[in-house]
Amino acid sequence: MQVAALDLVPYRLALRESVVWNGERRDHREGVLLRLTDLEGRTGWGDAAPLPGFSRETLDQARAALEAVGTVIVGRPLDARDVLRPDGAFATMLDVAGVPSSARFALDLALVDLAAQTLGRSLPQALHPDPAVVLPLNGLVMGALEGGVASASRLAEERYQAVKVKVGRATVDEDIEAVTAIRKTLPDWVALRLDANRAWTWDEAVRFAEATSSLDLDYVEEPLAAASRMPELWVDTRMPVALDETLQQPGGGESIRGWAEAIVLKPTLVGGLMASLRMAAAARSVGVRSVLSASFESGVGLRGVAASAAATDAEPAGLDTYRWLAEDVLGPLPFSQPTVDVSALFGAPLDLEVA
Ligand code: OSB
Ligand code: MG
Repeated sequence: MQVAALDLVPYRLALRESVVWNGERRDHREGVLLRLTDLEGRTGWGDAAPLPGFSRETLDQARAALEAVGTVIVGRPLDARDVLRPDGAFATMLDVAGVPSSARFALDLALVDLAAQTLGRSLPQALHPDPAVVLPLNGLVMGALEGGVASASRLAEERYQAVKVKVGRATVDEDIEAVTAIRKTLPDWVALRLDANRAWTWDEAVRFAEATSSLDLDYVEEPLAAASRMPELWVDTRMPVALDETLQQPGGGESIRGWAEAIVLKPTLVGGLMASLRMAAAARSVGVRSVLSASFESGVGLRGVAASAAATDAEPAGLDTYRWLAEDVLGPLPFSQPTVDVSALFGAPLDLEVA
């Protein structure tokens, strides 16, 4: 395969409801679509959408990186099978180029898209010989307190098998009360995941862990402000802990054996699609679960996260951010429901018309 052209298509999408990312309230989501066109006229699509407050790079920096990397990719004959290998020569070359995370995700996704079409495979099949047929999703509840019980039980009625609730925005006692009430209203077949986004001190986290030890929590993402004490928290309390923000730090996904329950992989934030697949394989080898999750990308990026999830464990994936988009670059996608029919979603390559 050979890329003949690289184009960037900026987007700005209204959110249905504003969201606070690290203290700043936003009602829009911005990003840039990456389109790679090969010599045969096939198109591969990617999505670079740095998340303010979480990403290290700005959108301008992501765009500049994609423009710069074009000179490395356009006109170079590529081996489609090598492009699909997370440890392949081409992926390693891009690692060395140091492309910022969101731009790397766009690049990985667009290249995998082209390689898949070149080899006559669907996107998930390009990433795994035997991808999941049905991908479960986790429903997202933005706050334990503000209508948390009602939102969680609505998701259970829709038959979500996993619900993720944000905690850490109220006092620990309020969170304990709210989470206990939520667990009581959920049937036991619903896995309850929590995300504290590093809100708690050591004492707060211990108190939360002790008060909720009988609730059979699936896991709690990033409970501690002092994140390096997560293994110690597990040793002391046995509260199942998942890594998210920590995976953005150099070496953050290493040394997870024995104490981590899961890693939450956001390709936009952890260095792209190939890096996510590598971390998932490493986690699996030490018995740690991998959950693929979104960073409020457009449908193009979400589709890439879905393909990666179908190619990893059959863990419920974090694609419910789709519900927050009031508009998209694509027609409706099946992400506001408890499961995705993978072969239906990826039955045909993207056919995206842009002005
Ligand atoms: O903290 O997990 C987070 C989205 C953007 C930034 C941070 C987070 C999230 C999500 C994604 O929660 C949805 C999910 O994981 O279900
Ligand atoms: Mg998280």
